[in-house]
Amino acid sequence: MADPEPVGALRLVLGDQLSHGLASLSDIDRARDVVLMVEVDDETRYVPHHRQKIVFVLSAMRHFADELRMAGVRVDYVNLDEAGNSGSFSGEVARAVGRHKPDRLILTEPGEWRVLEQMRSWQETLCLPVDIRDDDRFFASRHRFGRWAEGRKSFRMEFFYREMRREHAILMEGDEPVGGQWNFDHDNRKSLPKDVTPPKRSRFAPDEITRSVMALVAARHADHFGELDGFGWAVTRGDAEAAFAHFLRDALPHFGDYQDAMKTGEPFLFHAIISPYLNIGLLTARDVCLAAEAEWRAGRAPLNAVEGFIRQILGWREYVRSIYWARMPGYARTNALEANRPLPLFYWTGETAMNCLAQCIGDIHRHAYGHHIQRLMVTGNFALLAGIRPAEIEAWYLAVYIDAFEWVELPNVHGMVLFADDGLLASKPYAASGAYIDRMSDYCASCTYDPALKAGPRACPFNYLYWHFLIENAGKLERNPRMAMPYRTLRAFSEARRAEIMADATLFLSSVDSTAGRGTNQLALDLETPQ
Ligand code: DLZ
Ligand code: SF4
Repeated sequence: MADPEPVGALRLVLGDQLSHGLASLSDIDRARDVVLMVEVDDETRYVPHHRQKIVFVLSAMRHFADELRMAGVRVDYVNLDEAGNSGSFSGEVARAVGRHKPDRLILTEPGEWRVLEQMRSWQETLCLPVDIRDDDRFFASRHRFGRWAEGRKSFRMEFFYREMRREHAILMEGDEPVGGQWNFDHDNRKSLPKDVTPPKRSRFAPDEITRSVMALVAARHADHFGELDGFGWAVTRGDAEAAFAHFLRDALPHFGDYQDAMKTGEPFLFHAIISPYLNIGLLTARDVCLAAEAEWRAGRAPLNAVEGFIRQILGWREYVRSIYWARMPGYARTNALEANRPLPLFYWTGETAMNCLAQCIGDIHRHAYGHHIQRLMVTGNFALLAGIRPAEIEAWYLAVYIDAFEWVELPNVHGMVLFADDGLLASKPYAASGAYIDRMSDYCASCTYDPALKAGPRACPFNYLYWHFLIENAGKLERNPRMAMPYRTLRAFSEARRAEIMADATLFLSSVDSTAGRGTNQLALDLETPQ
C-alpha cells in the first residue's frame, strides 16, 4: 500500500470560529491538509460557564466537524474526555503537530486576548511557521478601526456606525441614509402594553450529538451555574438560519418598538436572540444585516426596527470589538470609579428580595440569556450603583450568558455598564433609579420594595443607591456635562436628606451577602444542591 501523502498545513478551528468561510479554511488543500478541533478543559473552566453555554459550543463544534467531513475535509477532532487530552489549546496543538508533522500551522485570530498570547508563542515553541490570519467575518478589520480612530479624542459609536453604513452601502440612498436620518432610537423606547403577546420562539430538540454532550457536561460540570434540561438552542447553521428566518417574520416588525421593555417570564420578547449564533460563527454579520434590510425594502418591517437591529450589529458589535483590540490588555485593568465591593452572592443564587434582579437572574439560570436592557439596567445598574469590583462582575457576565466572549463582554461591561474606562465608550454612566425599571417592566408590581418610596426600609434600593452613587463619585463625575442635571438636583438636597440617603444605602449594602472568600464554582454547586 502506498504511504499516505505527508500532511501539508494543520488548520486549527476554535469553538467560536464555526464558519465555512473562515479565513483559515479558505485555501484548504483537501488532499494534504488537516483541520484540528479540540475540546479542552481550560476553555470550559476559565470562568465557570453556564452549562448550556458549554453544551452549545461543544455540540456546535461536533456538528461543524461532521459538516467538514461531509465536504471531504480531513478533521482531527479531540473530545473533552479523550484519554491523553492535555486540557489546553497549546497542549493539544503540540500533540497534533507530533501526530501529523505538518509543514505549517494556519490559524484565524481568536476572539480573546489571552488566546492570542498563546498563539503568538507557538511559532517558537513548535518550531513551525505559524500563519495567524485576520478574522474577516467582521465588517471592520482591526486595521480599519485604527484608521478611523487615529487622531480622535473620543471614540463615539455613532460616527463609526455612519462610516460603516456608507462603506458597506447598507440602508443608504446614494450618500444619504434612507428615511433621511441615521438613527431612529427615539421611536424605540416603548414599554410593553398588556395586550401585546410576544411570538413563540424557535427551540430545537437536542439530537443525539447534543444529548451526549449534555451527559458529558452534566457529569463533568456539576459545579457550574445554570439549568441544563431546557436546552433548545440551534447547534447547526441550518437551524440557526431557521431561527433567524422566524425572527424576521414574527418579531422584527415589533423589535424596535419594544426593544427596551422587560416582562416577567419573557426574556426573549421581540429580540432576535441570534447573538449566540453570530458569536460562534453559525450566522454571519453581513448576511443578517442584508436580510434585515431586505425586509424593510420589501415593506414587511418598519425602518425604526430594521435600523435599530442593523445598528446593533454593523455599529455597536463592530465598534466594541474594535475598542477591545485597540485597548487590550490595559483596558481590562482600569477602574476609573475605584469600585471595590465584592460580588454579591445573589448574582449566583438569585436569592434577593429585589424582584427585578431575582427575575433577571432566574431567566439567565433557565436560558443562559437576558436581553440588553436586563443586562444594562438591572444586573448592570446594580453593579454600577453598588460599586462592584469590575473584574468580579465581568467574570460573572462572561460566565452566565451563552453569547459572551471577552471581545464583546468586556467593553460592554467594563465601559458601558461600569464606566470603569472613564468614559471611553459611554459619555456618562448608565445609572438609574427604580423609576426607570418600573416604567419599562412589570417587575415592581410583585416586589417587596416600592419604587415610589425614596427612603426607609420599603423604599426601592435603586432609589437611594442612585443618589449614594452620585455623592460617592462626585469628585469624578460632577464636571461631566451630561451629569449636570442630576448633580444640580443633588445640590438642592438638604443635609438631612443627604444623611438619610447615606444611612439607607449603608444599611442596605451591609446587609448584602457577598461572595468574598468563596470560589464561584463552589457557589454554583451550593446553588444546584437540593437543600
Ligand atoms: C467557550 C468555549 C468552550 C466552553 N469550550 C471550547 C473548547 O473546548 N474548544 C474550543 O476550541 N473552544 C471552546 N470555547 C470557545 C473558546 O473559549 C474561544 O474560542 C476563545 O475564547 C477565543 O474567543
Ligand atoms: Fe426592582 Fe425596585 Fe422595582 Fe423592586 S421596586 S422590582 S427592586 S426596581
